[in-house]
Amino acid sequence: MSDRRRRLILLAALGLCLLLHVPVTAQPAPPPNPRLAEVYSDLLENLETLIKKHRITFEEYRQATGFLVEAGKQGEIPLLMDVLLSVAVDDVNYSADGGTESNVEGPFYVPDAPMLEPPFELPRRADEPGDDLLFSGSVLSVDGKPLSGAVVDIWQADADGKYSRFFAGIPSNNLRGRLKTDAKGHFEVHTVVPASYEIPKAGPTGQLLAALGKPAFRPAHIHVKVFHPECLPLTTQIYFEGDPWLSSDVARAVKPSLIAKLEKQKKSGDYACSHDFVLHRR
Ligand code: MBD
Ligand code: FE
Repeated sequence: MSDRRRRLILLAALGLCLLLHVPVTAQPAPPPNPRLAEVYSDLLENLETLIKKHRITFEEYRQATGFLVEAGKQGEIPLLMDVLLSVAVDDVNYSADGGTESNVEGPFYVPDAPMLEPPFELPRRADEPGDDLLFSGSVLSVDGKPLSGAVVDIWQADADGKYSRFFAGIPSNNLRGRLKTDAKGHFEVHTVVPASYEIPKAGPTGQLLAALGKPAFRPAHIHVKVFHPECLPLTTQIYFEGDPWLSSDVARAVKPSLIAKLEKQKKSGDYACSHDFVLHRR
């Protein structure tokens, strides 16, 4: 073979590698992941059983594929996963054991909400719809010690049931913020009463629920994460007594211990809600 030919073949091979994203310098294959292998084979086995039990047709199989493609295209995979499966993941990963019960994170958390200065008020629009709410509580450790300087990270839907950052037209940090508890481990923050959350009807997740004849609502809730250096972090939610969706939450995530009273103040007509958060020591 001529030198020129050899060089051409080498160039062609290099080009092919680049196209196929094959690393040119041979990398050692990563070691197999035994945890993954175990879960994967169980997943396949269970899905095969399901396909055989229900005699899934090729059309149905293709329809399922199309549904997943559409959920991906519309950015709904986190919503779909969290509505269907996150409650089980929360269940296997937490025992309250004297602390506040955990709850699912949901698809609308962002880790970089603004750090607020007292007096605390979640960022809101000048014409924010909904009733004013004073949300308060204390952060304690399971041994009863108030935790000063605990970070309470709060996010919620607005009075239309929409979350900032995930719905167009809402300012970036609307109804999201982090605050620190005072010397007594206490906090209070002004916000608005959130509305029940309805899964968007137009998207694949909403269409799936409609086809199942299932309501697509979550009861109104406030999401909370609590951090303190001496304690394990907590992710939970607070629901409100009397909410019509408490017993038919589409995400099946409501826990009775997380339902708080939403009290209407006689004088102002504003609402108040208080709940304490009890953390486990590290
Ligand atoms: C939500 O707002 C939520 O909190 C969960 C868990 C699932 C879907 C929407
Ligand atoms: Fe939510």
